[in-house]
Amino acid sequence: MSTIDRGDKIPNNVHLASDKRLQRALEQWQPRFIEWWKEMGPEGFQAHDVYLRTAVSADSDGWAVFDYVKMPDYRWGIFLADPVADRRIGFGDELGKPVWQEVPGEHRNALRRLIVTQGDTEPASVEQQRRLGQTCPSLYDLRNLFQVNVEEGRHLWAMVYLLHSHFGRDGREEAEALLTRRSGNADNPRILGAFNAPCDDWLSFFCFTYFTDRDGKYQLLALAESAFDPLSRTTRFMLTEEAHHMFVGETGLLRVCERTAQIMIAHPGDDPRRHGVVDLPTLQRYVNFWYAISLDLFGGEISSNAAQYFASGLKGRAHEDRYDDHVALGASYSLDVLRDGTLSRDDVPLRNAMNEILRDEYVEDSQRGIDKCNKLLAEAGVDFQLRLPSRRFNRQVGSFAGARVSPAGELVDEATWQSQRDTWLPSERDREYVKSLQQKAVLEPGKIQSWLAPPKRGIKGRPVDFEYVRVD
Ligand code: BYC
Ligand code: FE
Ligand code: FE
Repeated sequence: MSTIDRGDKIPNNVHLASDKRLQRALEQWQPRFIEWWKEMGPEGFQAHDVYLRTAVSADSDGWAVFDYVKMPDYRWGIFLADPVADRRIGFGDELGKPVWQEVPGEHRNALRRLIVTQGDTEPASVEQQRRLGQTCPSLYDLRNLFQVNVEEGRHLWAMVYLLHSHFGRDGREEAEALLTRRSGNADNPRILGAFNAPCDDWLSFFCFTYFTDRDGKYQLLALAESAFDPLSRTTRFMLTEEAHHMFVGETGLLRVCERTAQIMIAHPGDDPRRHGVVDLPTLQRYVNFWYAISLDLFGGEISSNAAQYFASGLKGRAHEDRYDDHVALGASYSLDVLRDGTLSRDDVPLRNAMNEILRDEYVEDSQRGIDKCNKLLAEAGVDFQLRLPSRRFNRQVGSFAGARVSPAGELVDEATWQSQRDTWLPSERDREYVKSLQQKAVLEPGKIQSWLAPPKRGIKGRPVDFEYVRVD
C-alpha cells in the first residue's frame, strides 16, 4: 500500500521529499498553476465552500475523501497507482521484456508528445467550462461541475509530474506551455480540436462529459498499457476519477430526457419549447455535434503514428489482455475510407489501424448511455429514440475530414448539406434557446431549472437538497 506525506506542500505518493530537485521544480510550477487556475478556472465561487471529493492517497480508503473545500485550496496531488510486481511489456516489438522505469532515449520525443497531448486536454476542458457556474441548474450540478474541474486540474498535475521527473529541461518547458495555451485562442490554441470548441451551456456540458471525457477514458486505458511504467501507473489512477465525469454526463442526459418526457406526456402535441424544456430533436443535434468532434480525438483511421506507438510499446489497445495476439503483425483490419470521393472498404495492416480499433470500443461504449435514454423515453411513452450518428458524420480528422455525410452515413452533395445542416447540427437558434433556459443560476438548495429533472440521489449519501456549495 502506498503512503503519503500530508505535510507536503504537494500531496504525493511518489516520495517527492526524497528528490529535492524535482520537489523544487514542482514547487516553482505550483504558484503558476494557481495563477492559471485563478485566471482561467471557474469564474466566481472561488471563495465558496464546495463539497468536494479529494484524493489524499491512491489506496481504497484514501482516494475519495469528501469535505467542504474552497477550490483554490484543493489539494492537487500526485498519485500513482501501486506498482505491479515484475510487470512486463504487454504488446508490440518488446513484448515480454520488463517495463521501463526511465524513458529510453529513442522513445523520448514520442513519449513526451503523447504526455503533452494528454496533459493539454486537462486544463483545456477547465477553460472551456469556466463560465458554466454562472448559469448552473442547481447546487448539485454546480458541485459536480467543480468536482470535474478540480480533477481535470489534478490530471494536469499528473502529466506535469511526468514531464518534470523524466524529461529534463524540455519537460519543464512543456509544463510551462501547458499553462499558456488557451482553449479557443486563435494564436495559441489547445492541441486537439474538441478542446477548442466552446462548452458554454449545460446541455453541452453533459454531452462533453458523456462523449469527450469518454475519449479520455479510452486514451487513458491505452496509455495504462504503456511500457513506460510511471505513465501506466499515473493513468491507472486517473481512470478512477474519470468514472465520475462520465457519470455526470450520462445522468445529465438522462435527466434532460426525463424532464422533456414529462412535459411531452403532460402536453401532447405541444411544442416542448413552449414549456421550457429541451425538445428531443435539439438534444439529438447536440449529441451529433459532440459525438463527432469526440470521434476526431482518436486520430486518423490509418495512422503510422499509432503503428509506431504500438510497435515501441508506448501506447497499446484498451484492455490489451483481452486480445490473443499482442504483436499484431501480419494481420489486417478492415475499415471504411473515402477514396476519390467514394466510400470504400480497405484492409490495412493491424498496427496502422490502432486508432480505429480504439474508436470501435468507444463507439460501442457510447451506445450504452444512449440505450438508457431510449429506454427511459420508451417507458415514459414518448415516441422518439436518440441515435448515434454514423462515425463518418461531420468529421474534421481522418479519411472523412470535411466530407459531406448525413447522420445516416451517406455521402451527400453540398446543397443537401447546406439545406439539412440545421436539422443535423445545433443551429444558432438552438444554442440561443438552450441558453435561454439557463439564464439565471439556481443557487437555492433543492431547487432546479425548469428543463432538467432533479438527480435520483445526492452525493455520498447526502440528500438532493444538501447545500453542496455554500453560497452565503
Ligand atoms: N485535433 O496519425 P494521426 C481527455 C493530428 S481526452 C487536432 O491520425 P495520431 C480529456 C495529429 O497530432 C484524451 N489534431 O493521429 C477529456 C497528427 O499531427 P502531425 C486525450 C489532431 O497521432 C475531457 C496528425 O493529426 N489524450 O483526457 O495517431 C476532459 C495525424 O494524426 C487530432 C490523448 O489524446 C485532433 N483531434 O493520434 C479532459 C492521448 N487528431 O503528426 C480531458 C495522447 C490527430 O501530422 N494522444 N491530430 O503533426 C494520442 O494518443 C494521439 O496524439 C492522438 C492522435 C490519438 C490524439
Ligand atoms: Fe482528465
Ligand atoms: Fe475527465
